[in-house]
Amino acid sequence: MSSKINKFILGYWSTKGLGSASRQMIIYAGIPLVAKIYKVLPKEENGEIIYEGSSWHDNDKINLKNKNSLINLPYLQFIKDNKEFVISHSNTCLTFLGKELGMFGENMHEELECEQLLQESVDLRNIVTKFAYTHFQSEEDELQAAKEVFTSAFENSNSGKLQKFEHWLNAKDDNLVKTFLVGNNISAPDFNLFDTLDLYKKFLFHYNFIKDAKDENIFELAGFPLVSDFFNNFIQLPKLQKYLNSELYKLPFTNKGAKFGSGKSGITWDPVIDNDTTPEEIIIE
Ligand SMILES: N[C@@H](CCC(=O)N[C@@H](CS)C(=O)NCC(=O)O)C(=O)O
Repeated sequence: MSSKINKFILGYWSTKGLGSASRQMIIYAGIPLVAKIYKVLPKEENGEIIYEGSSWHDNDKINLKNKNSLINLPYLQFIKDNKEFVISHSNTCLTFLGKELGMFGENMHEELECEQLLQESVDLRNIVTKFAYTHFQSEEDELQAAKEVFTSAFENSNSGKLQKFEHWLNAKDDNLVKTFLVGNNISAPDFNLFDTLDLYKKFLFHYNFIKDAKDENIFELAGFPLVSDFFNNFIQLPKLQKYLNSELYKLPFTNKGAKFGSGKSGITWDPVIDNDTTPEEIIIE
């Protein structure tokens, strides 16, 4: 399906976070992307470093709020049929992009599959994100919480989250390629699942939950061979390489206030060593 939109502006922090899957979809579709980047900055308050987001809140947000009072990060701005649209909420952006770019199933049945899988991938992401932004009293508490994340996501019973995707892929019609979650074509939930799995990969390696794993077999060793195939196929898709080779893929998963996944040199952002050099706009034609 060819879109009548010739450029997308996608605003988000200088992280992957909730903006990443949308960025990927636009690049994958070959439509020019202006990725507007906002940075949180360190500020000392009562002897502690906190991170403030005035680069967004006191700037573009004020103007965009006049156009859409629900505005938050991420937001998507574009012109279609001579009319300007500013939409917000990560799931709305993903669903809209999916429908606009022909990546949201081919009929009502597949569309409903896309909706459910998108929500499921959000649930999976939320488990690790909540952990990432929690500051623990001790290393022991952190490890205990990490183990709980591992159990919620990777438990190989009907309560584990990842087994849902494993079973979903397993239940697919034998005539359908299992590279994608829905039908034979790429769709919005594929991007969100890929991005979430990429974050889990970092989590598994950091806490050494899967011994002797390599990049390409970590999900298989965790007991999810079809999820592993999905991930390994997805990362090799030719049209994804432009994203993977861009500055956007190098951004940290979480924002600077997060304990896990925010760092440049380590796992946590270090205001002394790390320096956020991300430009205000990353343009991918
Ligand atoms: N449910 C919303 C959550 C949005 C949200 O919490 N955004 C965070 C970044 S992940 C933020 O700092 N937004 C800036 C704002 O609310 O203005 C979504 O999915 O878009």
